[in-house]
Amino acid sequence: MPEIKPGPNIRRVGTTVEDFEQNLLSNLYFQRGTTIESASAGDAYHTLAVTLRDRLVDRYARTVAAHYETNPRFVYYLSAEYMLGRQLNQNLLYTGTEQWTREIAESRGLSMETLAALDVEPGLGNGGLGRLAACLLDSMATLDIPAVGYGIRYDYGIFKQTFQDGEQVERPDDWTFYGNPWEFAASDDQHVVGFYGRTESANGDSQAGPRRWVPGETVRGEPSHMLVPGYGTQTVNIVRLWRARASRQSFDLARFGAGQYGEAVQHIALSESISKVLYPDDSTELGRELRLKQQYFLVSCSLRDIIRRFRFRNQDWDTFPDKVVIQLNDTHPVLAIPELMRLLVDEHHVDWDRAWSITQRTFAYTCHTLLPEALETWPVALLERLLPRHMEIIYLINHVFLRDIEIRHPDDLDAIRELSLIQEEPERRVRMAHLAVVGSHAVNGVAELHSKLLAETTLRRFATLWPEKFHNVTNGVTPRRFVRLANPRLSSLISAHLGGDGWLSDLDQLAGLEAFTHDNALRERWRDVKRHNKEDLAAYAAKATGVIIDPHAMCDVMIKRFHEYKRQLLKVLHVVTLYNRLKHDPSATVAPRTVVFAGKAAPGYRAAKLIMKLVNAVADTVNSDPAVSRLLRVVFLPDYNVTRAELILPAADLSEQISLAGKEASGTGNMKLALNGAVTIGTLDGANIEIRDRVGADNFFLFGLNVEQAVNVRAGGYSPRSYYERDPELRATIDAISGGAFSPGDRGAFTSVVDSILGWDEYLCLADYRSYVDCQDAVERAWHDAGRWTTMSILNTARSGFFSSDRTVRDYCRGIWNVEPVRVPPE
Ligand code: 6GP
Repeated sequence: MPEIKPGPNIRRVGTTVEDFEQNLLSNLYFQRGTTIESASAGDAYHTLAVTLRDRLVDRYARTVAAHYETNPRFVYYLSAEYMLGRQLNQNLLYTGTEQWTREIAESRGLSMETLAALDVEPGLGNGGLGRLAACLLDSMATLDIPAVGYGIRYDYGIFKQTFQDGEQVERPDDWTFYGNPWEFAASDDQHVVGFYGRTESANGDSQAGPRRWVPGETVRGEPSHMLVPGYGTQTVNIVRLWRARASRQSFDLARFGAGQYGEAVQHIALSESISKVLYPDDSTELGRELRLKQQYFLVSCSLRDIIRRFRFRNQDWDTFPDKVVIQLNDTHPVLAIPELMRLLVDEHHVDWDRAWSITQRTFAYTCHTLLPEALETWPVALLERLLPRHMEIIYLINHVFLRDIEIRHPDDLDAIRELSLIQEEPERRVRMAHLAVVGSHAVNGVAELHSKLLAETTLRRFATLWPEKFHNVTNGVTPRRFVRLANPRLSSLISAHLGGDGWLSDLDQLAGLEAFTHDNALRERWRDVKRHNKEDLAAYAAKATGVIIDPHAMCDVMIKRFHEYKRQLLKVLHVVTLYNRLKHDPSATVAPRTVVFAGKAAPGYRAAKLIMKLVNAVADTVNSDPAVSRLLRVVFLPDYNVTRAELILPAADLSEQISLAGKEASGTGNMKLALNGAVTIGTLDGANIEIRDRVGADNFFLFGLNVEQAVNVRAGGYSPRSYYERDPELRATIDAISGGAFSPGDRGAFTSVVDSILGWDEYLCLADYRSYVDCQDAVERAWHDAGRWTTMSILNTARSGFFSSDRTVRDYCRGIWNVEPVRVPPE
């Protein structure tokens, strides 16, 4: 609200194509200082962007006015990551100016493709969690939910991935090098954020406050926001991203005068390093501290902003939770809990118990993982040094909480040890997930299985204590970006059969396609769409990698972060198996297939990077061997991001969702692929289960151990080597890798991969190998029956309406947020 005070609506944009063209020309003139005769493609792109932005500002101003009027409960989404994707095409669609723009551009000899290529994707996230945040923002705006997303405006987003000798090389992502036309920076609206220093009593000695924190260091947080329009509605929300700035005094003029240029700006560089780069490497002590600083920086700036917005229309702190719900996207922003306590107790003199009740009623926490190594903990010693007052508050929260546990379960030391916010061994560390659960009124997992496993394993003690706190909200994806924008051909086909594009904001309408499953006209066009999309992908792949792929071959895709639990290695074993079959048995019936990999690995994750290198090595061998490559090609598309996903999804026939059961929290790529008519081959993991339940077992290729079986296999003294010894095809596969078939001249290149799966095989690749390969054979048989495949593909799309993030947001609204939509009237 405070960003724009309600007032007379200044109408800047008109409603006709002539108005739009006029807006463009005037922005070109006033914003770029040029005319149509001399404009470059860059001028055209920037002008178009700000002209679309202007239209959204109009709606945004009306949204602010409607929110001011209603004083509703707001959702504040706190996330260290947002993978927003490109903005241009989205904003063309949402402002209804696609067609006009195309005509105007083409009349001036400019192609839309040229303009779109200049649009840079803000890669402010790593993977699933960051993209989910962006899908939820889109759906909240679409459903008219009053919401603000808070995040960090990293100068450098997720690294750009290139390959050198098959190995991942990371290059910096300077995404704003040519400016970012979509954002508004508010350099006069900064917050001051403290670090280090000491605490002292403000009155009395109680740590329950109020106490005074005297920071030893401060930086400024400068907000800039991007507009988040809803589809088919007037609502425009914002995502507010904070950037660290040094104070104006930080430049050391004296040193500069003495010729010490580096030292002169050192302080600036240090302060501003906080928002310099997405997730700095955390393998060094320094890196770790910087990451914690990022987290607190996000939290401190955002909470001050939330409180300011609250106070704009409200006074009574007890009504804070009626007006504010703060959703914590995993544990990265969990310091918001002690920070709100600090602000209430120390700065606003609310007493501890009242402050705690307000805090608990305000926060809700989403967990996105089951991997123990992904559950954040921070050394107590570091927190004491960096955020001394917060550490006092965490101790006190823990003290009160454990006292309560002791009353309920006297003498149960295990309970105390397992529930405590602080882990004692091998080093004292704060368990951020525990802090999140204790400080929130709701906790949720992101798919049914994940929520169940959270309650039964990771957070079992808490789920027993407070069963009512635990929820499931199955993830979803926005059909606007991942169907309509990514796959315009399929979208037109769907709209033509459903009598309009109402399905884009009511995805359950896709069910209407089922009636056409056996309609030959639709089936033929369905196949045409897929083939055209594969031609587009083939053209891109040829340009990006030199690999030629056949648009008639099955397009088998595995696109996601590289992680051992996701089992790209199992997919490689399958590819090598096909390779061996083609190589040694010329009569083998193998369906023509293109295997597409894409995904990044964390820069310090050596095992994942070696698997990536193996993929590239197998690809090189397969593609250059004429005996094999007529039927099998492997392509690794570098630098996977949202833009690349939008290209691959529409072309996919087969979706690889092959994580070890019990490891993938949900997955969202699985949903995007199913919606685009790909058939899944997958385990009973994450949201795969819900996809299979909906699309039907006949239209899903299931293989592998389930969670219980996987646990039992491991508990029963799992010996991967015995699988190797018993299965000749598996043996030949592994022997090919260890024998240097894919690393001529360097036989030992993949020894550590082979040693690790034969020795321990943490993610049970060998236990699932036979079931996977047999299932892939079933996939081939189904592929040979083109009619059957088309039916499966149509039914996957028709039955995946549930996986819209609109449904996800409705679930949050009903089960956790208790917020109501606010309609923004049209002008
Ligand atoms: C991911 C999960 O791995 C993925 O299964 C899920 O679909 C996605 O979150 C959205 O919920 N988790 C992360 O990206 C992460 O960083 C700590 O978790």
